[in-house]
Amino acid sequence: MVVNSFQNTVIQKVLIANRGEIALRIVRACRELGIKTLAVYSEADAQSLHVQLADEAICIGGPKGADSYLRADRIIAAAEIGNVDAIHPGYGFLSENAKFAAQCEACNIKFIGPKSKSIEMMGDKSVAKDTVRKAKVITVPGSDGPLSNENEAIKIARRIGYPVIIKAVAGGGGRGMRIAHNDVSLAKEFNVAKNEAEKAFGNGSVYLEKYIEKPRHIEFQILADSHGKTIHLGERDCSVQRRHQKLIEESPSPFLTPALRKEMGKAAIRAAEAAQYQNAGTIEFLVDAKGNYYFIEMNTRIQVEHPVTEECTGIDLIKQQILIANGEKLPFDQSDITFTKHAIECRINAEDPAKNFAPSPGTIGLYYAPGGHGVRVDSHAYSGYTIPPYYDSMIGKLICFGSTRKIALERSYRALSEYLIRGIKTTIPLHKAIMSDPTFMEGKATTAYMEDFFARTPSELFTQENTRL
Ligand code: MV4
Repeated sequence: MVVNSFQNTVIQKVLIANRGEIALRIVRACRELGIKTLAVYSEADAQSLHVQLADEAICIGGPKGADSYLRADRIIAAAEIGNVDAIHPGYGFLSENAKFAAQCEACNIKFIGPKSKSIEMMGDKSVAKDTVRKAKVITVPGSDGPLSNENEAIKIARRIGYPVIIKAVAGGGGRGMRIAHNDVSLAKEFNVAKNEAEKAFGNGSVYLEKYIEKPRHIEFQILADSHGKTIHLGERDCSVQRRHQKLIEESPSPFLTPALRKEMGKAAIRAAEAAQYQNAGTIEFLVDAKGNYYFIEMNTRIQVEHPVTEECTGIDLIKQQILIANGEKLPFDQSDITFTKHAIECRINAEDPAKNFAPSPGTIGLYYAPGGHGVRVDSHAYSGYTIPPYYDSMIGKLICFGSTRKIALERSYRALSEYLIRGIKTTIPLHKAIMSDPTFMEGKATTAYMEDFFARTPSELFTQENTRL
């Protein structure tokens, strides 16, 4: 029997163009909506849970992403063979590939995400800034568009003041950024950044911004339907990162006041509207110690950390993505959105904290996930599962929530203490150390937090595995 409230559907079958926990998350949302699922998988993922739990599965190629999950041609072929109505791209892989979204549109397959035009616009980080600035959203002072040469960079840097940061227009997520403190280093870093950007993205265009020191990274979740309604679902504080990889995300941010949340939420909606945005998206801001906030970029996909917003607001974001792609109106207004819970997510990576977070793939012996009141685990791991070495090292997310931040923190520590993953190294002991660290507990973490944490914390304190059971 199919139990669902999704009757008048255009979308009856979805291809999931991803792997791991997000593929499983999408299978689960589809099942509750009464939608059939088609998994695609690489040769390394035949034993993966998303393959086993989907209604159908097609192998699309070799283990490497470039031979499977990044092969738009094979995924569209699988979609045709499987006769699906829509493709959910998840995050990473093809999720922010404007060409792939356009190909889906051209093949009459709904891309569960924004229009290709919006992806393209926001994919150029300099165009993105210009676009939102026209909608009166505050951006970081810097160059108007890409830099022509180092002399132009120096002229702008002298005007706005050092330090400055050079970013690739095709970058994002922290890749290819260079910081300069004076004219001499800026001239050098300008050329280094250009070369790096050319190599990494095939696009050497770079732009310049004032460097904001020790900011908080705070992002707003947006939902926009195809009938012109755009709302926000509050923010996620993602300040706890290591080498541009987020480790912990929470909502609400312990730093924002209700007034600042309201103002930034309105700015986030203006930014999304300026991109004619549809579906789920994220507006990223940097916030300095004084509470000045600046738009930096937009992510045109569902994000890893979406569950903290789901647990804080009670709204299923993956279902809303599918309903929006199906042409439906958002079933709520901004005034219906309330933030009744505090939620904290810890990313569980197969990495060895004692070896500078080197990947730790291999076979999981015993796997026991925590549960109980206010605990959610999004993971594709199980006892006997082998983590392949070809993909990113995230094997799960622990999301703990409750009526206050203090409860969410205590619950996170409790759940981490129960979590058993034998046979590989994980970030669980690191998360236990952070959940009991006074600076984090007081809500004072900025993007400088992790570096400071490692400088003052003996490694025994974040490498000790759970020994109970
Ligand atoms: C910045 C910044 C300071 N000033 N931009 C990193 C992720 C990407 N989305 C944007 N990022 C940053 N952009 C300006 N104008 C600081 C970061 C940043 C960061 C920079 C260096 C080392 C660690 C960092 C962690 C989070 C954010």
